[in-house]
Amino acid sequence: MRLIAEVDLRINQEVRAGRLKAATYPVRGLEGSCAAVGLNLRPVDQLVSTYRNLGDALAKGSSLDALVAEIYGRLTGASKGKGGAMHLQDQAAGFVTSTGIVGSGIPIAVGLGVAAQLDRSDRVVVTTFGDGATSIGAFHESMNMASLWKLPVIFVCQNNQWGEHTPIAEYAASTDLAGRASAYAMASARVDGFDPVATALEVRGAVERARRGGGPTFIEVVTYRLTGHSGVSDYSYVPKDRLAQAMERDPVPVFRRRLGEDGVVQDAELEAIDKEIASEVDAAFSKAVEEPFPPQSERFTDVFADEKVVQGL
Ligand SMILES: Cc1ncc(C[n+]2csc(CCOP(=O)(O)OP(=O)(O)O)c2C)c(N)n1
Ligand SMILES: [Mg+2]
Repeated sequence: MRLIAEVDLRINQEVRAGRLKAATYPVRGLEGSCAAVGLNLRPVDQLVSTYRNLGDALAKGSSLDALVAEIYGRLTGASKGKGGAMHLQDQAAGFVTSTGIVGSGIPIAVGLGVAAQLDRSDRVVVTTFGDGATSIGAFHESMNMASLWKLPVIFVCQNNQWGEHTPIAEYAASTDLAGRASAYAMASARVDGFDPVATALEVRGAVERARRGGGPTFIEVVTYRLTGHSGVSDYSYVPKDRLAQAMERDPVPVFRRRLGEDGVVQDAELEAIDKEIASEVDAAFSKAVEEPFPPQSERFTDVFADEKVVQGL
């Protein structure tokens, strides 16, 4: 959680200072729920995310250096600087892809679930997406197919109660998102996404079910967007009292207090973690900005069509 919070903060500082020119989507408020998912997955398990992907990527164990370099568009980035912040991936970590089109990662995850089943593997696939994505057609098609074929897919809906500038009640006929699973006879749960322990336990149950062939689960992780939609957007339209109420539950400081109160860790240990993470993150950012951008010759590598075909069009 600390690592996610630190990298997210640094990215936003860089964007606002004009040193990083990238479309970025803050994950403030999701630190605990992302960590809760990552904690329950092995590297061989797969995760498909959205543009709001930083927490998912780090929690799944992606390389910090390769992610930061990718966000800066550098050759040493996870996709040689050609994917950028919206399309982070790290195949070695099982962080398969992130997509910019709302809802489009969901059928990809279902395809990976079919592959896991055909391989007779015990891999599980998680797909994360926003509340807004539950109004996309592909979401419903995917839920139906996954449930019918008992695929090892876990649908994690990060319900931050906003779809860009629109509050959920203004775009969804029913705001009971977990309830949508019953239309597809799929197991479901609604969990407090500001509580990392509750979320981790719910995810653990879903992973165990998927591994033993019990089929998919839909988990609605209820949070609140603590920032604007993107790294640079304004959020003055968010009701002040509602935001203040959510900020009191900001998962990083709240969980930190809880760990202390429950006697799980001493302050000194937490401070050591903070220090270690701050220096790792400093190193990744300083290194990334020294790296070169991809050369022109990279334009036609890692794509389906070769240069001659594209020029002939
Ligand atoms: C199919 C599609 N429609 C519209 C957009 C523009 N858009 C980008 S993010 C976003 C909001 C989606 O909200 P939600 O799914 O709740 O995710 P959040 O950004 O809140 O995490 C929209 C409408 C898009 N990228 N793709
Ligand atoms: Mg949303």
